[in-house]
Amino acid sequence: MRDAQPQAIHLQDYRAPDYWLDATELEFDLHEDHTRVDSRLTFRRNSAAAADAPLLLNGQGLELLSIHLNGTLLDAQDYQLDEESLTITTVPAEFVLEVSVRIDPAANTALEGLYRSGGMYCTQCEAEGFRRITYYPDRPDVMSVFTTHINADAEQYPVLLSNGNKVADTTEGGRRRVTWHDPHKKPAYLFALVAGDLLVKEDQFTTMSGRNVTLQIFVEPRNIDKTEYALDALKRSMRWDEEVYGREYDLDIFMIVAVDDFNMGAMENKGLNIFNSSCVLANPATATDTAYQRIEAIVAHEYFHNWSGNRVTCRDWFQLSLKEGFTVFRDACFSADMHSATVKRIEDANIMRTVQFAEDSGPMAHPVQPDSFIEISNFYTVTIYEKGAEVVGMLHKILGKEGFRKGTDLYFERHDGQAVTIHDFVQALQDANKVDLTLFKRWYKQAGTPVVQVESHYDATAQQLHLTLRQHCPDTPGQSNKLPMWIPVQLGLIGSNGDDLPVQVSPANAWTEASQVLHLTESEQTFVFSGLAEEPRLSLLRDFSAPVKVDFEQSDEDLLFLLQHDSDGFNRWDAGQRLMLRWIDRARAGRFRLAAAEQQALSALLADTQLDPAMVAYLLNLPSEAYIAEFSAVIDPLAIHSARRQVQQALAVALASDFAACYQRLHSTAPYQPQPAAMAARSLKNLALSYWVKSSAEGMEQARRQYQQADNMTDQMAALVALVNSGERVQAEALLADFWQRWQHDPLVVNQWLAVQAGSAEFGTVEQVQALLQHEAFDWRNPNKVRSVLGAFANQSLVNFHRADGAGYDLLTDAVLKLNDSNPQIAARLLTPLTRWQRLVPAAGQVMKARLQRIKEHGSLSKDVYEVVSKSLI
Ligand code: 0A1
Ligand code: ZN
Repeated sequence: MRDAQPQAIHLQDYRAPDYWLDATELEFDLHEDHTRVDSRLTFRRNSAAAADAPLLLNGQGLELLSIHLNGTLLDAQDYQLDEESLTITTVPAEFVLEVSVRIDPAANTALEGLYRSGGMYCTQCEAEGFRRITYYPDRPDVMSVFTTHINADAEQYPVLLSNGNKVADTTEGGRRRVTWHDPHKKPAYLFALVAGDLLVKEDQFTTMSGRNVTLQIFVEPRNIDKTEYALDALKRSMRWDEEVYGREYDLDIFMIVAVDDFNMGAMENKGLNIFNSSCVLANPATATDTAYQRIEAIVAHEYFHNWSGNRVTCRDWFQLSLKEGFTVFRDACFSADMHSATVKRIEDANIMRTVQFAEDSGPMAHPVQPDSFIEISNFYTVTIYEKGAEVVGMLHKILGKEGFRKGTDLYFERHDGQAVTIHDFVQALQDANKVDLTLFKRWYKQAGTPVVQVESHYDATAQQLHLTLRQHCPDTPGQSNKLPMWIPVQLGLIGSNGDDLPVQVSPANAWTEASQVLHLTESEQTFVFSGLAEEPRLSLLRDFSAPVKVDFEQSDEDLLFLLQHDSDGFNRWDAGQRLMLRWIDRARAGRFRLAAAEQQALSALLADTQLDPAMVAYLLNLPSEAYIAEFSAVIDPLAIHSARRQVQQALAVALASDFAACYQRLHSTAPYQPQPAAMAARSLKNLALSYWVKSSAEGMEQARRQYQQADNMTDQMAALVALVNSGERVQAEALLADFWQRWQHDPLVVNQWLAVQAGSAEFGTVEQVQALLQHEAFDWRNPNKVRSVLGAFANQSLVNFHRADGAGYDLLTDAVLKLNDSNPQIAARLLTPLTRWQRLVPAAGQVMKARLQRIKEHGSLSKDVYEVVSKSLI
């Protein structure tokens, strides 16, 4: 909290540190009412620094006890202390600094630095949490070797963990002292410490060079039956990184700890990953298939960071996407290999189109490499992560699989042990492949979603198709008149029999045969395709080959044809979604009718047993309200909701027997397995059920039966959601009450129960959400609970959140102000839906804006909330 206005930090002001740090030795003394931290830091002046350069250390919320420089106690005139830093005016070229501080982890509700979660201690140091532990050069380009001693009550905290290898363990007078040594140099953001009464599940992994690694997952005792899947996912990730990237693990032990109170999903601390328990714990009875897949992806993500993030780290936080974009790309490829590549692509495009495109068109829009920020925690965004991954994916398409691997090999070899920039990454890919990627780098610097306009003309006499592509990128805060980007447009030409036609294009150098990619690099280009005896249908931006919007008029017939025949699964889905958006538009105008050909096509898809059921489930799924909103010039949540409902109901009725048959074909009584084929079958079965309940009492009855009989949470939850959204209020209420009775003892399941209600149009009204906030299951200190109720409400229950009298906005505003004091990171994230006020119909937009104003005028805003709210009001 602050009085002066927070200042922005700029990439262009980056300067190397004046002092390097060779060794960090930490002694933690954990007590119930405080923790003492003694540090011993071995510094060396940077040869580029001035001889009289002072030493600047970051520190926040610390009680300073003493400072010794080369063994001599410093007194107050030797240093300057303020709210955020400690500056030591005169230091020699080489010296040892010893600092003692006292902190209060039990009072730390921001969950940054060292804090208590339940009965345990844990840390979160990325991005700038270490400065809440001790005074330190808390920047990622300062890397050192860490030795950590932890002292605690031996009985209460039998498990004491930190990074690296355990090198000593003694107990004296009821206090235990454990020492960990991490031989790999690392920045402070990768430091971790855990103390608790935990159980461990253990396994072994033999690396490609034959070394044995011990794998351990630590959990609170009640969760020990939920560790198997994460352990299995970890082993598969380790093997995959060896096979696909040639990367081997580099310590003798790899640990994961599950904690209940955590701001994000998980954290890649060296050798000691800390996970939000919702992203690691699963068993069939309590976790859905979606949760299993999320766990698999996040375990892989954190593991992959060991190379893309830890061995090679970021020079400064403007380079955040260097590790995050690349690692998300890596985990996406892993998930694609484990399940279906097409389905994974559909899921990722869905996130880009609903969440990232919305960010790109809002007040917080920023490039993948931002050039300024006030609070770095606000920049853990879909742009840095998901768009960053898309940018890496485009490089993969441009260079091809082998070229990309040559590039990453060079990157890891060249920069191992260093803190580097996004430029260094691209340079390594460029050097390994001898291509010029200068133009491509604009993707990192320019914010906004490019729009590609398409015009095609077929010349029957010449048997040629002329394709003109134009690109432009809308202005974003602080950026206008953007330059053309290098956009890889993967495409296919489809003949009337549904087969792909060979592509002969001029200019020939604009086409890469291996990846079927056309390179659009200028603001307008015309390409000529020859040898076409018939007019082909165009399948553009296959595999979502670039994070752009495509503006191309295609007839309903063409879209239906693509939905049925495109050899690219992603574009089958995309064509279906475009068609469905048109239906929803027509429903808004009161003139929607499902054509016979459309009904037949959907019916055939549901019956096609050759197709991957997970993909069919996506093909039949209507775009979400958020997706529809993103494709609307002006967002009217009520109109979107009712039009979508109409179309949904029409499909449910028109295809009633198809959904029933599909359900019956796929419903299985075999015991639950978290395996890809079984998950795919369940996803289609439950999609069919969600429609079936809307058309018949039989469907409702089947949903009730499935809820009662399910041996797994996927089926139980799907049945509950189907009933909650069926409009049969009394039955839904009865099941919600039953669910609470069954599961009140399990917080992760209760979170799902909260989210189902808060995110639904029926049960997520302002009054009901207020009641959930009062429920014994709710806890303001737990970010998962806050997300389950307030996040679900504001992001999914759009009709209620956007209630005309502004009561939904008031609810969120009050919550943001409350959390501003206790957990600023969560407060700022929760605020996002209000920041989109300019896209809403004006009546709603103005009310939202007034709420933002109210927040801005609040006395003491955290940097986090201040940045989001002030940028949203410009
Ligand atoms: N690096 C982690 C994400 C993360 C970022 C910040 C956190 O606390 C503020 C926690 C986790 C990842 O990408 O998984
Ligand atoms: Zn990450």
